[in-house]
Amino acid sequence: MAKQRIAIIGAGPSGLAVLRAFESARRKGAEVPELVCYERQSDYGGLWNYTWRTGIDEYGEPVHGSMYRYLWSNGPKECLEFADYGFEEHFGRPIPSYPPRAVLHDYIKGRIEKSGITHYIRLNHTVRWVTYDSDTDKFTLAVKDLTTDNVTNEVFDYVFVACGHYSTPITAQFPGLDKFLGRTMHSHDFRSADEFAGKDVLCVGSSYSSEDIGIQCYKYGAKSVTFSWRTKPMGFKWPETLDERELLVKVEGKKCYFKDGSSKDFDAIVLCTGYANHFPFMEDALRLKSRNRLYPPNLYKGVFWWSNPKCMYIGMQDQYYTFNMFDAEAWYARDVILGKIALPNPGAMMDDIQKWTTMEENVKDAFEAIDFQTEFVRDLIAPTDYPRLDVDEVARMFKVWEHHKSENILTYRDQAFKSTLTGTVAPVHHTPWMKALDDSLETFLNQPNARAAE
Ligand code: FAD
Ligand code: NA7
Repeated sequence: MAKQRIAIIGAGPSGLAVLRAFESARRKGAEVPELVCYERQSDYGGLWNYTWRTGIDEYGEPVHGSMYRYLWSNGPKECLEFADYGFEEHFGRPIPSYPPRAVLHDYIKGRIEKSGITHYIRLNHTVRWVTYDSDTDKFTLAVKDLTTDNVTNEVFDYVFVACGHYSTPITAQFPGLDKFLGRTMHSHDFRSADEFAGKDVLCVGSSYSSEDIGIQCYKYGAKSVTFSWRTKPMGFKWPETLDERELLVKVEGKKCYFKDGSSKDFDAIVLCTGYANHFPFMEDALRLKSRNRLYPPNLYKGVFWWSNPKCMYIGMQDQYYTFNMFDAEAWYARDVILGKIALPNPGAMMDDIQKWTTMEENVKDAFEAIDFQTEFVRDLIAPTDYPRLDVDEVARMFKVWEHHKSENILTYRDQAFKSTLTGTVAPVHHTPWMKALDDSLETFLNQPNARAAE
């Protein structure tokens, strides 16, 4: 019998989790299907692979990257640590809890390189169209090699959609925005805070992008930053030149008017209004349609496309947990493919989806959202051989992190957490985050004055 074939779309943390999961089974003696991972960028690591480009890339493809220069982890690294490959193992020593982007990219890549599984990845290959044929029970992927401009069709038994969901901007319209006498952009196109030094910046939105882009701009010398909220303000204790106002209602020249009746002149408006799920390469019957939420619809266990579970989505949740949650999903899906876990019948799968959806709809705040995602990850890991991940401790750290942010949004990244793998408390970084203007891996790892946290 021909070997079964598995396609993985995307070599970001989610797609790489699938590769690692199968490699782990192979090393334990399992017969593993053939794996092909298509990645349209020229390197792997997903969003963590920084590009200066915005708009269209060198091949005319939409730029995937939404990450910016000077991005540092927005949560403690101890909460995302892979249970099978710790930070200490990768870097050879403990490192501080909030690494900059390049350090996390190095960590993500390190696990894959050390496993010797990069050969499964076809870089510069974009998946154009995925269809399913019920007669053959197979998927056909039309894939374009961007370097040769050739499109080929390949047939697979399973498909993992691991293309991320933070790349296609949701924008907002406000009267007069098209005539704004300043710079307008979406957070997807934000790259370097330096350009806003000395400027008055308006960030529309009250979630992670707005918060972090706003404080980046403050850190790199913006004259002022105003956050504009629709549903509720972030409510952090902002320094003097930062403030929050109700939603923008109109723009005249450089002047922005807000719902609370106030107005102010701005040099730039950054729409931090989130990202749309956008899977234009999936045929309608296979395409996930969801807002950014903890439990997207029609995905059994958050992974299996209910009406065709051989199509699986990894990492499509709104994210507190990231890398180790993608691992949990990948390990579970792998075990279903390898026949170690049986999927229930469609009715039972839908009942389970409804159960989790109802639980999600009852989530009232960030703390309950952390608890919800903790249970989600625990449920996935339980029947697999993913190394022990102390999700209760991870949940506790997420809650401490929330408190640190409430206490001081500018200093929370100076805190240190304990690894659930090694028990080591992270050293405190040599430079407080607000003063750490150089975000390079070399400078971060050069820890002359590092000291263990109390
Ligand atoms: P991605 O990282 O988006 O990777 C998907 C990959 O699929 C990409 O490489 C892309 O090129 C490829 N791809 C897409 N379409 C195709 C196609 N058609 N064919 C072939 N390949 C394709 N998480 C944290 O844990 N900590 C943080 O501090 C943090 N900060 C963030 C900051 C920003 C601005 C954003 C947007 C996200 C942040 N995240 C953070 C969350 C982030 O989503 C995850 O860390 C992680 O990158 C998600 O991995 P992924 O593989 O699911 O998606
Ligand atoms: P999120 O977390 O999806 O948040 C989007 C924000 O944008 C949220 O505050 C929304 O307000 C706001 N929004 C959306 N549409 C509008 C309109 N039309 N007007 C005003 N405000 C609007 O996206 P982020 O980019 O912040 O974060 C995504 C990921 O990137 C995250 O996981 C981080 O790790 C980095 P609402 O609260 O719905 O009223």
